[in-house]
Amino acid sequence: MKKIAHMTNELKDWLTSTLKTGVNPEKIADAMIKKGFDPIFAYSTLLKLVTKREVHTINQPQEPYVYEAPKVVQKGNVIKTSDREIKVLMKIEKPYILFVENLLNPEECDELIKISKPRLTPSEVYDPITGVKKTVPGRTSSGAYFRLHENPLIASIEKRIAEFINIPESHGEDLQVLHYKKGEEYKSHFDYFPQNKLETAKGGQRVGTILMYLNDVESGGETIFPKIGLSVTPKKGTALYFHYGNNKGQTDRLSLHRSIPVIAGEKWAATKWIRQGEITARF
Ligand code: PD2
Ligand code: ZN
Repeated sequence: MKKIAHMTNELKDWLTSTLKTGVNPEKIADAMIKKGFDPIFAYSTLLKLVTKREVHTINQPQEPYVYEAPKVVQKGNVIKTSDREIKVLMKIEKPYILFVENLLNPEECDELIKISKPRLTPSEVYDPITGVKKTVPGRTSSGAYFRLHENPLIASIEKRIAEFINIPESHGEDLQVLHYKKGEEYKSHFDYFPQNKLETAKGGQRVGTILMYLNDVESGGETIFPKIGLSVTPKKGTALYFHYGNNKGQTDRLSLHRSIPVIAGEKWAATKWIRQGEITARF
């Protein structure tokens, strides 16, 4: 069978962001070869990316991302849930981003931090090539997971998020609290998965992320969207919702983002990743 010896823009983006999170280039090359890439092409492409030399891509074989209004759009500028009003502070259309206040109240932020402290472990990422979770130098925070409805606080936040974004709780992954100490960061990445790593029982592709800020950070710790030049300063109780997956199964490359290093103080945040479909097998 003829080996693959061309690079799409999508694959180039993936390789660049994966390399930045610290995955060993040799492992990436091995995985590319297993997937049918020509070995010399795989190694030389990775070498060029590592040494920042030009990598030629073929014309995009995939269609450009088609923007579809996420369901939250139907809700206006003050989003009413059964227990509060969430105010929209900022909207961006491409990629779709909402910045809101009052998703969490100060007591909920403090309680989330308190219950996370005893169970923090080093944050991991899914290796986009192997699909296995692992720690990488590009993500230096620690985190704590909470099972769906694990306690009344988590359950009420999950209910509120579902009402906010108008997507059922069953599409939400387990909530994760993140802690960044001085110097800690999460380098540029996409929250969605490569197309060949999707599992229906786990809800298929990730289509959106709710990122909740649990404290004010003295300096640094902003969430950056480098492709659109956006920098969001963490503020206790506010949240970002970004939506990057449509009903055609496409994903939006403009949603590339990172958390820059904390310069002074510490950063606490919580994420809820949303899948296209219902999660029927939780892990
Ligand atoms: O903590 C953040 O600001 C951040 C930035 C980018 C978190 C994530 N991504 C994530 O958890 O996916
Ligand atoms: Zn992310």
